[in-house]
Amino acid sequence: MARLTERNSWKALEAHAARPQARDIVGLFASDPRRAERYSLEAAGLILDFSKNPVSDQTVQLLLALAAESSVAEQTQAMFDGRRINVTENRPVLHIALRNQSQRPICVDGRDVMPDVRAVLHRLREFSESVRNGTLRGSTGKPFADVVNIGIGGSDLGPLTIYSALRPFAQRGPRLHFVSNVDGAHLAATVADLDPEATLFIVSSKTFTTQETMTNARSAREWLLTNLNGAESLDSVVGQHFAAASTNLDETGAFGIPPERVFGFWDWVGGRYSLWSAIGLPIALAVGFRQFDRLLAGAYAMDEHFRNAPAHVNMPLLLALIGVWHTNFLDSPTHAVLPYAQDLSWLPMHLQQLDMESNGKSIDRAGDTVEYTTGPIIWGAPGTNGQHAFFQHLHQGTQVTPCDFIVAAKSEWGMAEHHEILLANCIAQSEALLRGRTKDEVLEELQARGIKGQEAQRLAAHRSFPGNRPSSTILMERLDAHSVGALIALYEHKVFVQGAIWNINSFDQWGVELGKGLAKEVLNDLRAGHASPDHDQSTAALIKRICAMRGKQ
Ligand code: G6Q
Repeated sequence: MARLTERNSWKALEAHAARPQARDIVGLFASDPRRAERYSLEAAGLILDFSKNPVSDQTVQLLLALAAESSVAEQTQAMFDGRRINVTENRPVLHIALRNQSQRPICVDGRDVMPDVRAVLHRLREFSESVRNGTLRGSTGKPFADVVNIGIGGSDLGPLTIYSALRPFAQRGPRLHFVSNVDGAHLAATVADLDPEATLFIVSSKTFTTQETMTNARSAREWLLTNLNGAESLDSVVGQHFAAASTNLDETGAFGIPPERVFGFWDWVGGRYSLWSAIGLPIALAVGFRQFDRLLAGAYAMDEHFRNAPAHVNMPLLLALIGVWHTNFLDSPTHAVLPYAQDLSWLPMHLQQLDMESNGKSIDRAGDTVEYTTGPIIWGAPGTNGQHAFFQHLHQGTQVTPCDFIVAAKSEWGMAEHHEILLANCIAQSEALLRGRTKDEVLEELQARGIKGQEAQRLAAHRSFPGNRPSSTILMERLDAHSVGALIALYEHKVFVQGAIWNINSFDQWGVELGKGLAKEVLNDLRAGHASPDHDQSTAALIKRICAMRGKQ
């Protein structure tokens, strides 16, 4: 296969992007009264309107040709077939098996993984139901009122994002808390108001060796031992107030968690793709297993769409290709995720990890340095708050930032008046980004307000908007478990397609290793009260200052 930048479609896209009208979205609307309809798709209960992007029929054709030349369909098939596409760790990538609702077997090395997946789901159902209905209680007989998930990265952000999204469905369940940061403030502030007798900790860690998580887990165990009335032994406390989601049964056992409280998963589930596995236990505990099942069903519906829909109407594929168009040909360095839903406030962070940890790579699958831009910086915050903060940059900054607006037509909280205002703002912002406001329009308005001449000219430049700023809108009827499942799966497959085109391994994360290793060395230095000679000057000086401040020198 020719190198990416040597492919015909890539070269054609470069020429296409060099046209003077390449960014003229307003012009595209003017020439096509059916554009909004023709550039919208529906799948798994989600509607994607991508008409406010600078793409014409020709752009889409060229992008689809790029996908074909990059063997995206074959790579997709390889993932669904359980082939070892995570080439640096020699693992299959099968988060899609976790939500496979069909009888289709999914095999790794000839062995169907589905019976194991279903067995863990069955245990998750039983455990979550017995905690929720009070059959399973703490060591003193109190039902669990609070559940604390201890995990970080993929073992935190996924469940946290989903739990926040489904808060309206969390009635009658225990309250759920998340502790991720090794900063003691996180655990201390979380447990401060909790009743140890009614608290269940879930240690969520694929490896069960992560420094932050294990430090928090040990301190939580200590807190229970100190504060639990009648805490007899470590074993009884851990056995009754802890559960774990992990692939490392040796370590969960060594921590003291009995096997019946450990929910396993497999090395073919990447951390940032693990919320569908046992890592989703806190979600099931908070909103009930039925909702968790709906979440899986929503993701499965998107998986099936992604696997089967023809390329020109394939939602994850088109979302990914439009992203490639912005990143590689229109030079947008970042991408904003703007959920107009308070309940989706963690979504930008989750997608930031999903996308940036997957595609923040500069070495291709053959081990060569790539000669093109890969994953953009993903950022964002819920609307309407962002409007009062960084939207200035989106509308008038020198960089063009493609935006994803995400919104549900109905609210789960009632409060219809609030929701109408929210919707109006969401729609108006994408309209404003597209339409802009010319200097003449501003001058006219200023004149009507009695501001004329030089003063009007001076102000008009500041008050006009360039417009033609791209966005996609993802609309759903309700923000429920099914649509949230479909939404996250949509982005997972978008990231997959982009990684496939960029020829990078989206499923490893070696970039986080170096800092982890150095942290261990620095920790030794801080404990010993001096800086070892291997550090650079700045690092050594910082260690010395800290030691001095802590009275260790
Ligand atoms: C995600 C990453 C990373 C991981 C955390 C936690 O894809 O691999 O964020 O989830 O480092 O790891 P453990 O679950 O092993 O504690």
